[in-house]
Amino acid sequence: MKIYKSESHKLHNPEFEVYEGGLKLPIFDVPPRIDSLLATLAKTSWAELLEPEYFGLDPVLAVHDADYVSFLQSAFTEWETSGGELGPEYTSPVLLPASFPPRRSTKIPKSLFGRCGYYSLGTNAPIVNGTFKAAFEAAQCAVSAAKAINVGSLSAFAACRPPGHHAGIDYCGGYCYFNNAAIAAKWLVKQNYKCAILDIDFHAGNGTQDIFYDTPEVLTLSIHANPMHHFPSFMGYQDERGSGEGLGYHYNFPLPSGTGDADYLMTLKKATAVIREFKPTAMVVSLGLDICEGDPTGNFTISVVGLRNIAEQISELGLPVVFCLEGGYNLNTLGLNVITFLEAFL
Ligand code: OKP
Ligand code: ZN
Repeated sequence: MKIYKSESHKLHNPEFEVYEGGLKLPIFDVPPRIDSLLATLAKTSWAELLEPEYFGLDPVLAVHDADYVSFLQSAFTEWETSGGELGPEYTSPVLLPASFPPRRSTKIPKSLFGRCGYYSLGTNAPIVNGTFKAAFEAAQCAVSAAKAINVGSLSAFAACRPPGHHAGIDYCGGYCYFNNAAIAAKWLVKQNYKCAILDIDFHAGNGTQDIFYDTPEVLTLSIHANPMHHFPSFMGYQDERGSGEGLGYHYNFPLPSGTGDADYLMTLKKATAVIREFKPTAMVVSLGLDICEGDPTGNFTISVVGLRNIAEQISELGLPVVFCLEGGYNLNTLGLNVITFLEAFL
């Protein structure tokens, strides 16, 4: 299986994120996630580790607003040179907003922090000098995997870091900046595939939901922890089914804390039935391994056997699949879990 990866993910390494109560805590999305994953993959006989091809910004701009993309590109440099509105003594190693747009706001502020809040869904997506480059390369990995499908591979894996599924058309959030899975799906649609995105990360794929909410072009489904109790809190509820022409083309499957193999697999069966009915010709899977037992950000109890069954159910759809890595933060098990999943899929 072709595995696309880039060294550039290391350039994105924010010291902290900000949690409720203003707590600055170490971010879970750290470079060793990918380093250990690739080291583990390199020991298998079937993983072919490859650099991404260069597609430039076009596939990114097919999903994200140009003003958001250029904000991400220049924001950190602006922050370093201006020190924000308070002056150079108020610097921080990361750029994070402190105010967010209220519901009926329409203005895009000129100030750096005004824009930063406007383009963020929360304080869990700090921007550093290398964020844009890392996110750009992660997106190139996703499109490279999509292209591998397009030229005949039955599946390909993009080792994306930062992840993507919380990023919307014009916002970052929850460790995500560019929506890698959406970018891959849009690119496939452009090559005349009929595409579905299945998101199995522990956290609701709000960005993917948002991006395709009003279009039937891409069927989107997300199985995740109930947002009533978990990040991203404001989206991912069962009654959110799409709008306008997109009505009926989005599905959320919120599950309770502690969900284990049996309940998860029953829910996945419902999701795969919906996918079959849509009759796609390709699929993108937002592969979050934070559903597995022992993840520090999640509380599902999916076992190794359960993970294999999940992969088999997806495999039985018989579709070409692009896998985009999303979450999975237990450094001791991430590599093995990815291998377990991909071997069962193959
Ligand atoms: C990214 B992905 C809020 C903590 C928020 C952010 C989680 C981002 C997960 N108290 N933490 O979906 O794996
Ligand atoms: Zn997650």
